[in-house]
Amino acid sequence: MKLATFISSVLAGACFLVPDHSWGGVDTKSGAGLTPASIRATSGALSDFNGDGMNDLVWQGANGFLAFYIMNGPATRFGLTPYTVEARWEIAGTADFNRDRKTDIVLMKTDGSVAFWLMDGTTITRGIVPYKVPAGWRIVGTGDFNADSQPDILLTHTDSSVAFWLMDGTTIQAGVVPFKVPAGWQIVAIGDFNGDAQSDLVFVNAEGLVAIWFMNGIKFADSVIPFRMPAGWQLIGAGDFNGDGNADLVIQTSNQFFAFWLLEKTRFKEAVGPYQLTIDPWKLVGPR
Ligand SMILES: [Ca+2]
Ligand SMILES: [Ca+2]
Ligand SMILES: [Ca+2]
Ligand SMILES: [Ca+2]
Repeated sequence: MKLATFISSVLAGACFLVPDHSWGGVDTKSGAGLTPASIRATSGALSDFNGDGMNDLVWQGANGFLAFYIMNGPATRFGLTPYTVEARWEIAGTADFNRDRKTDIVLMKTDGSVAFWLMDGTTITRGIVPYKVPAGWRIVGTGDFNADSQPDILLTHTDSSVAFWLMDGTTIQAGVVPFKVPAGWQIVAIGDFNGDAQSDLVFVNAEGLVAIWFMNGIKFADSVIPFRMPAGWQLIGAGDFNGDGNADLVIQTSNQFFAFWLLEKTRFKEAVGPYQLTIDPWKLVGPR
């Protein structure tokens, strides 16, 4: 399937927001001694919604609620749920697409529509729905795959094809479908795990093995299988949470606990947590 066919006509200004303030905060826990300056420099999804340079978590609930956990490193500072996402829409990634140093959100609808929320903090300043992808494709997340410091978008197809949209802001500059996901594996996260400022891909398989593909742009360069997930835990995301410039992992249990694995490149350093999520099944949608 040609990537050109990905780009189809415009759906005008979607209205899929319902303000909601019904849910309170989460426990405040202190964090200490962080050096967040390096987080912005790392490749991979940026998910900083309060502009302090530290990645925040974004969760989408089964009921459509969107929860921002504003983080102090790997500790939750507070949580807020400013919106519900309209049915059939899912948050697909977090990155600064319009280069105003504020993290934005990309969403996808079950019919393939792709939307961008341009954000000012946790406030949506503008929503656009520029594309529709054909059936079978879904957005995995964001990363910079051509070293131009602009976030790109990674997609996979049900036939295991992997596509990269190399972006200029919210405009697709080029689409490439260079390889397929190996049978039995799926891509679950994107981050820089070898410190070369190029976004790498994190795969898991049914046995819980975690593989990291070190990428050279959109090309596979090397791989390692550094971990197996502990029984009952799933790898749900990656991002630099302690400000050391190394991507860390976020893991979750089926009964709504989550934790961080702080890494130094692919070496496990420390587990932080677990923390318990409240209400309903929550899915981590940022950093992504
Ligand atoms: Ca932050
Ligand atoms: Ca932005
Ligand atoms: Ca890029
Ligand atoms: Ca890398």
